[in-house]
Amino acid sequence: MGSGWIEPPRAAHPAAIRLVGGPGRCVGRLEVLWEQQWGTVCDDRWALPHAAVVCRQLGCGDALSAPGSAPFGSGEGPIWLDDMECNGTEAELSACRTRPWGEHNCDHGEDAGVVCSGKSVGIIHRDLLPKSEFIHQGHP
Ligand SMILES: [Ca+2]
Repeated sequence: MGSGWIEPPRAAHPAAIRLVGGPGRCVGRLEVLWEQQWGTVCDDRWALPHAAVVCRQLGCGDALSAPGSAPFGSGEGPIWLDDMECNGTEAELSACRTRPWGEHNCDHGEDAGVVCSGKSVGIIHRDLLPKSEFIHQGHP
């Protein structure tokens, strides 16, 4: 570990992302596609500006929270990204600074989650939201 920052990351630009394990496509565990394999992102340094980039890339509106510790369940397969640094204005997640892809000191108990304001189907856990009155209103 610890070969330092690289910029831009060694990934196809932009790398595909998705949110899984949540009630809809705009809430869930963040997964990134690299080398034909979906992997997760570690919650080290994970924060709202990072989630803002994810929500923007997915067309899911604003970021409401950036929960860590695998709030939408632990992923499987590789942990692709760790110690990410986004300023919140990047057009896509793969434009953020990060350790080299695949290099991390995490386990899947640290998988990062994202909650976007975009409409999702179903109920989400209110502990993950900044406001308990947040309401989902049907399909995106
Ligand atoms: Ca780390």
